[in-house]
Amino acid sequence: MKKTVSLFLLAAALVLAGCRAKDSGAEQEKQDGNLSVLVYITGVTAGSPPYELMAAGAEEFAEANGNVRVMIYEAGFNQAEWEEQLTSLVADGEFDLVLGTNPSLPEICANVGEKFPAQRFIVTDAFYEGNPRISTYLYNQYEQSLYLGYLAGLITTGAMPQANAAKRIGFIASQEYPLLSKQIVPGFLEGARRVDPEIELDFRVIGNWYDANKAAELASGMIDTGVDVFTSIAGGASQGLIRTAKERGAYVLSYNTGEYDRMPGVIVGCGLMEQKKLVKEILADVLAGNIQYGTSRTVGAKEGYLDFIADDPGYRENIPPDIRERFDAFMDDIRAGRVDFSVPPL
Ligand code: RBF
Repeated sequence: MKKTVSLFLLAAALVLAGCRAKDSGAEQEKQDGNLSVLVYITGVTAGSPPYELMAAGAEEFAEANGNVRVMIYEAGFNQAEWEEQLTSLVADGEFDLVLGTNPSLPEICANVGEKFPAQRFIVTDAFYEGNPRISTYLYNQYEQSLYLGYLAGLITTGAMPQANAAKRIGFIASQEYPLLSKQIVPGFLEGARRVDPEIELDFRVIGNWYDANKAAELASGMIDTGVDVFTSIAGGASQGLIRTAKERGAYVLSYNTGEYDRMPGVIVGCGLMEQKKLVKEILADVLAGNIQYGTSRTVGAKEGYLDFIADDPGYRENIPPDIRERFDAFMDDIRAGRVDFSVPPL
């Protein structure tokens, strides 16, 4: 993390010294056709798929577009410091755009934007409307939860080697926040109960985004109560769950990214968040002046921004044909918008 920060300071100093006076702000640069983007990572990039995909998408876009400059900044795990850090990063008007991905980020951007009215912010994985400096994109995570939960339901009621008689599924979260508590966890249980209404959910919270040992401890306790298939929203701490599932014999389903190879035979289902694609589209829209600030757009499976990675041996060779047949059919219905569900309000 330190390395990224100091690289950032060096690059910022070079830009300020070499390119233009401090008061040539964001609007000026856009007229030049240049775009300077701060990717503000609310945590640490490594181990957190939404962050990794956003950083990679922005960097790939900058590589393909010589007029775009991207700086990745990792704000670290102390959430109390995020607003102050962002304030000092945007204070000299160096960045045309702050790009981030986190449900709690828009409020921070709103506060920072009051001090720097010309600053523009785009946040994915978030919902926020009515602020002329902020545009957001919300993934329909109720939908991803529904289909991952459906697969969990098929596994816990099915006959895979590590599945037991108990109809219990597990969810380990790093932290509770509205999107998680109101949509992600309820969607996961709803999906499982569409397979069998008797399925119970064991839900536990780690308390931070990095403590893999705590995740391992929680997972072990949950296996003791009969959980045989897990999911998690836990960033880097998910490593502890995966390790325990391997040692004790249980399955793991992942949100947002293909990670079957992290623990073959244990991670048997992976959702997909098309964050890289979305980030590139957003940056192209910024260059073209096509962003509607003040609005929020919701994107899900039907729109092509959420999916499930079924064409991987980690899924095909570990999930038996009878379960795959039912799940693939459900997934087809999801993609086609044929599954009825109502998303609980945030
Ligand atoms: N997700 C991660 O993968 N890693 C993180 O470090 C992380 N930190 C978060 C911090 C806060 C305050 C909030 C509200 C969410 C965080 N998330 C993190 C969750 C992430 O934004 C997203 O909702 C989930 O990954 C589900 O797609």
